[in-house]
Amino acid sequence: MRFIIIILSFWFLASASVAQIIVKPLDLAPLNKAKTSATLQNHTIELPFWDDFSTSIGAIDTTWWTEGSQQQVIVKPGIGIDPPSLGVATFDGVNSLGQPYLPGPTDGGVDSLVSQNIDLTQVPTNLRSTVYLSFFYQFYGLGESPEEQDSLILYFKNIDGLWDKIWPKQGENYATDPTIFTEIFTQVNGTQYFHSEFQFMFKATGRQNGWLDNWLVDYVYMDKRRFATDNSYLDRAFTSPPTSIFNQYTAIPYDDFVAAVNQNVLFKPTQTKLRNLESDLQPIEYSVNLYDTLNNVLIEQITTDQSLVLFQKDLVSVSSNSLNPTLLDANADSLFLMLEYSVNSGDKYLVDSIYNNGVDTVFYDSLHVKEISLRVNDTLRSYFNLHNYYAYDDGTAEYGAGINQPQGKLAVQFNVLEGKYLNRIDIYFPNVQGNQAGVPLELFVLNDFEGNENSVRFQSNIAISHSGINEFITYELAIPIFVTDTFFIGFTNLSSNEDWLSVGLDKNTDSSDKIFVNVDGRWTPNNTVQGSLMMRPYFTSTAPILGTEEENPIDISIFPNPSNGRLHIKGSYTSLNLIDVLGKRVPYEMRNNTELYFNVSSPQMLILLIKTDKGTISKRIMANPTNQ
Ligand SMILES: [Ca+2]
Ligand SMILES: [Ca+2]
Ligand SMILES: [Ca+2]
Repeated sequence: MRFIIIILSFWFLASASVAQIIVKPLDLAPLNKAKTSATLQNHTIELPFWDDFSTSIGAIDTTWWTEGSQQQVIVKPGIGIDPPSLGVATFDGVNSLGQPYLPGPTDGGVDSLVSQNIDLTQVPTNLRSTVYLSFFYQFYGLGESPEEQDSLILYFKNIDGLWDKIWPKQGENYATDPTIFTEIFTQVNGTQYFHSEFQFMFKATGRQNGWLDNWLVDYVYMDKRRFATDNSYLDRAFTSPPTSIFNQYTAIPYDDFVAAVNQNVLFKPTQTKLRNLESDLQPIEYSVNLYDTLNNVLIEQITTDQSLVLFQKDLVSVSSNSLNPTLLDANADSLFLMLEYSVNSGDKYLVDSIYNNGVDTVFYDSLHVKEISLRVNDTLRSYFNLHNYYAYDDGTAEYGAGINQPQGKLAVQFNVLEGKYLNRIDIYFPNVQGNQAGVPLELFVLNDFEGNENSVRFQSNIAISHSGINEFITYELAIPIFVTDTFFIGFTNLSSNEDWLSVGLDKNTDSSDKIFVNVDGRWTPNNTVQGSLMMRPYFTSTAPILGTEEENPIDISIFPNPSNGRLHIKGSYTSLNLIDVLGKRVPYEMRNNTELYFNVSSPQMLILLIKTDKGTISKRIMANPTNQ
């Protein structure tokens, strides 16, 4: 099998920085700062200011926003409900690395989004009454709701360097419908703002120890020659992540694709949404293409030049048929696919129409402001793969879900078409409510919920670690286990208090019927959480070097199992080795060559490696502490 770098299922809009988007949160680590300092330096820009966040999924774009903002606010793709365009700046109580601002549940200042210096002395005096800043905001969307005392405030920096509160004005309430993006217009009014280091800032207050109290901001535009109701933008934009090409999953193992009796059932039609931000109708055409990213070839033109008329301020669903599985390479061992929605919108650059007399051949460009093309949100790309893991989630968490009871358990069901070796479990543990790093849990793989000795295939005690927003942590199994048909991956909360143990919850997909909970000794189907838990099983095509007892003809029996510290070994062997699931040796003592004594401090899975003249076999032992 070829070695292939694993690409997570994720998606974003096309842009010049496409190749860097996948690992954005890690790029922000202080250690990497020196490398990127050239692009992170704060600088002065001129009007117009325009950011729709569609090309900066993950990290805020420092063309427009300060370096400090990039370390606080992140751009989330799927958290806004019908945003003006894809990607919204998301305010919460963690920084852009996912670390809570403070350890305890206090309320106060959290994320800030601060513009670069804007030189407003460049605005001619006769146009200074025409400078407006507009933006859209949404009250939490698919995230977590702010409470009455929480706020999102817009400030302007005056010539004395002081921040003046501009919005909300005294007595003005927030629009609190979480499904609506409300547009706000603010005039930059007064000589105190027309200085060379003008800045504006969005600042949130809320719970300071987690992913809570979300405010979403989008489509920030500031320019001269505007007016208080200047809300028609010559812009068409995709607004939401496309749905998966797969039925039920966002990634499936390649051998299950090959094994499917009817490959068509693995795939389904995809859809996304397209918005017309103009107060006029606009005919458009859209196309959907499927590419093989490894070999860089077009596999299928799924939809070509589909015509559509977008009415004024319209938001429409656009969709595409399922891909054709017979066009996929059946002799590959993996397929890395890119689905691309593109719209021929007629969009151009953000031009100053008065200066150019309606001629759009001259577009705004200067030393400090890059070209502002309203085409950047006209292409939507999503990545899917048929490789070595199953995923229900889309790779981005909108929120978290978990259990807050010591010894409470959570499991996610998977079904494989072909038997295969499970060798790794990836889980994303966000700091939804406080820092979760170090919280103990027991990771397990179950065959079923019967609770007998055949039910548990693997268990291991671990501590949570966290490396960044939407960064999965990988847990490798020391010895891969063979799974067939249905199995479950999950964990037991081993903390001793009532703290929540949270897993990333993707609300853009829904596999809630695959989630099971156990808080009182009985497993029950989840009926409270909607979405997909960010837990993924990985497989290897390579059998463990050791034989497994199911397949090996060597006649040795070990009992009792589970064991409380003593094992009888019946059959002839040349040597023994006892290890835990991480491969560490466990001390033991032999008596009469047939009785093995060991001592463990907590219940755990051990593996006994038995060397014989016919080969080596492994036996899994459920080991309990010795009764004193
Ligand atoms: Ca956007
Ligand atoms: Ca556009
Ligand atoms: Ca998501």
